[in-house]
Amino acid sequence: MKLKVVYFGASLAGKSTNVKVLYDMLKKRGVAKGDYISMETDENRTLFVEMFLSSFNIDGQNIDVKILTTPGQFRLHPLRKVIMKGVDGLVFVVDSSKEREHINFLVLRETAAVLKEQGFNLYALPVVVQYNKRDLPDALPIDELEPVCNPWGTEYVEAVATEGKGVLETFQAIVKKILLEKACAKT
Ligand SMILES: Nc1nc2c(ncn2[C@@H]2O[C@H](COP(=O)(O)OP(=O)(O)OP(=O)(O)O)[C@@H](O)[C@H]2O)c(=O)[nH]1
Ligand SMILES: [Mg+2]
Repeated sequence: MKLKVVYFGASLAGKSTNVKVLYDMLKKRGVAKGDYISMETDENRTLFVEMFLSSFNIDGQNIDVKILTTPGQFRLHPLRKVIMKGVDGLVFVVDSSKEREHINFLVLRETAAVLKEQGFNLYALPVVVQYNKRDLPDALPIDELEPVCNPWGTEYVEAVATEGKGVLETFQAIVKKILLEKACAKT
């Protein structure tokens, strides 16, 4: 079975940090396949995509998961369409800081529009919300973030991606969610 998971979110929310840290964690566990592919601008910002493959076995079934990020910078938004093609599930990486509160909402709205053009409904896809940067002094309480950033009312994970906190939990949560959804669709 082949799955595609895309990490999206505002510029500098920590999408690339998540995917890089996840790659290192999965590599150590022997379930990351091949290299970590990254295309960055000179300032270490995502230019096109970061991606890698994870391959594991559950109950005798091989599962290949392609993990990708989107570029958060506004000028690169047209590229998101290509990256989102055929997506099975999404991780919404939210910057918890007060100053980025409004941006998170704008990204949601824009991502919904991009997916709609491709015949997908963002609000009907499997999603896990990750509240990242919980270490920041101005991190908003989860109660304040939830009404804006979690219109799905879905599972959320608190994270400090730079320290690896919540990174693996987020990935496990989205894979479980996708598999559950696929299992339910079959029955
Ligand atoms: N304090 C803190 N900083 C973080 C955390 N996660 C990421 N960062 C920092 O935030 C900055 C942006 O992280 P990236 O992972 O490049 O963000 P991005 O979402 O990929 O950004 P774009 O590619 O431009 O969209 C970097 O300086 C990271 O070190 C976190 O949990 N806490
Ligand atoms: Mg990035």
